[in-house]
Amino acid sequence: MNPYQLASRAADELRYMSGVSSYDVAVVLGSGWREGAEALGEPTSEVSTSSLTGFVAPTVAGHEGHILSLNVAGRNVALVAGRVHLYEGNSASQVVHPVRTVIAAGAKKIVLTNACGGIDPTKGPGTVVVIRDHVNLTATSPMEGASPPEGYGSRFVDLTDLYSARLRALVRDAAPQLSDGVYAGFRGPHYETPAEVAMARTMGATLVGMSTVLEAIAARHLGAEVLGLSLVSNLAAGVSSGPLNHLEVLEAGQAAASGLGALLAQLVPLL
Ligand code: 8IG
Repeated sequence: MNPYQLASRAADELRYMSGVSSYDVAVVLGSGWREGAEALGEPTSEVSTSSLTGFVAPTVAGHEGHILSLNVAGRNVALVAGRVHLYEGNSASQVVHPVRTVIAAGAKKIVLTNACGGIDPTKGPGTVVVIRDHVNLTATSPMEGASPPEGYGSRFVDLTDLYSARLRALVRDAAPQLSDGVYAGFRGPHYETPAEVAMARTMGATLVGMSTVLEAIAARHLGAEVLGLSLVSNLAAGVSSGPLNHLEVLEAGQAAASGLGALLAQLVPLL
């Protein structure tokens, strides 16, 4: 089966198991965002991704993958918890399969959230940044491989308006305190060297992370509008004085969680 058939089958399973005939919006929850997402309301169903075709299990201990369904202000919303990454040993196709699935299940608007490192010292831990554009440093693409089947767009996807200007304008009106930034997507899972952070800064990036870029490309290819929201969890290597500590990074996410939930609850009804 090609990746599109795989996503279409998973979408049928998701619709059947959730009882939601079609989604409007999907939110992929990055670390830190998952806890806050409770602010969106009580899910009407929870489907384990282990019961859906083509999904690989997250390798993060205690974090099974789930897709939660909710109705928020009349919109059918899918919350994807348990994102998978290249650094877990997954292919680009596996990384984007959840996004292809929720789009095949109807979602035309995709919110990609993440926790990341910040390059701008004035935007430290706890800052939320709207992704304006990205630099894909993963050296791969979800479009690699066989040409998409009949009925799908060309693999030579135009990424001029990858992070939807329309959705960014909506966010700017609703939450004018948020700044925007350029996300450099690395493979990880090691953090960058200070020289790599300097390279990313020279390339125009203001954020560094290990997710989001492949999902954004796959979503755009399928015609969805993409909104990217980053939580700065730490200043990138060499920007701050000390070394990076994974526990501190996680704690910064926890501390910001309630604010992230409130932000999602404010934005989702506008999409
Ligand atoms: I949280 O400093 C988090 N994720 N690449 N660099 C990269 N990913 C991250 C970082 C960081 N912090």
